[in-house]
Amino acid sequence: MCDAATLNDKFAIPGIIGFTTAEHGALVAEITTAGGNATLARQGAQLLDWAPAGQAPVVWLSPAARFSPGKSLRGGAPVCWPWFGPHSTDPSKPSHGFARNLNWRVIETARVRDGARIQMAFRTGPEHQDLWPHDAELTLAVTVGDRLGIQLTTRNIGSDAFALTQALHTYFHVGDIASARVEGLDGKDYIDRVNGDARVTQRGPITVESEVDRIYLDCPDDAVIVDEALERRIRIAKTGSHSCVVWNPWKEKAAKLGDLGDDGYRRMLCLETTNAWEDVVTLAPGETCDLIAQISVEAI
Ligand code: TA6
Repeated sequence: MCDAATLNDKFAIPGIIGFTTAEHGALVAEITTAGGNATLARQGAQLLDWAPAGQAPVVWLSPAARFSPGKSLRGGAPVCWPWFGPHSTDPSKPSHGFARNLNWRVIETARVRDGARIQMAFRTGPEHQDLWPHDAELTLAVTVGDRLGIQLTTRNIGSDAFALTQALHTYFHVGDIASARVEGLDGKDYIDRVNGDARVTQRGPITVESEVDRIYLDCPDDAVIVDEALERRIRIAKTGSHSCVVWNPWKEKAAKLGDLGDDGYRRMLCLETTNAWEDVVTLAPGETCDLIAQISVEAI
């Protein structure tokens, strides 16, 4: 049984990293550094929140998030793996893959130059073969300080090549969606999931006045959420990704989802670091790939 006490014995760093059961019920690591604090759940290695010192949270957890085994909490940065979105052929398989729904192993905690780092690992086994018939080892490394680093590494440890799509499905906190916009994707094509998967070219910054669910393509560069209400810019730099997803469920879909809280849709915007749609990763036996997001905050 891998409970908080066992994890504290092996991995706690007094005053910096400790393990506990959060009020919503998930077993979490609490990371406290001079530069900022974060929470990481063992289930799905799901980052739940990150707030730089003296700032409102940047990574957003729904106030209505309730933990249940096998279902990721609403918010944070769920790991979507080994497929993004609905399964390509079998609708009975879980949306966004299965890695976010299962317990991972803590493998390392450390002080680092700009804060602290925690790593968790997950390995596919015989019990997953019906879902995905390949052998892979995943590690997720989260580096916490006045910036946030999330690195998802996949290693093919089997004897056959496999293709995967994946995402760091990060929910960002905004003061009010009405005064937020996304810059850095001007001129990029996107697949409009709300409009029959039409392929559309982005003109100017992205604003949200209704449900937005878009897979942007050929976009390896930084994207920036400009939040006029909180007077800050959230910069998402990335490695290993040529696509990204912008999602806000808006009012009606948020009500259907039921776990975003009252007007929660006005306080969040997903800007997801992905390998999605045509941005597919193929790994030969022994090969690895890294999906990395580096998140920082700048005052306006
Ligand atoms: O990334 C956007 C999206 O694929 C939306 O279509 C919506 O389904 C969202 O992910 C949340 O999915 P989830 O399975 O976490 O409720």
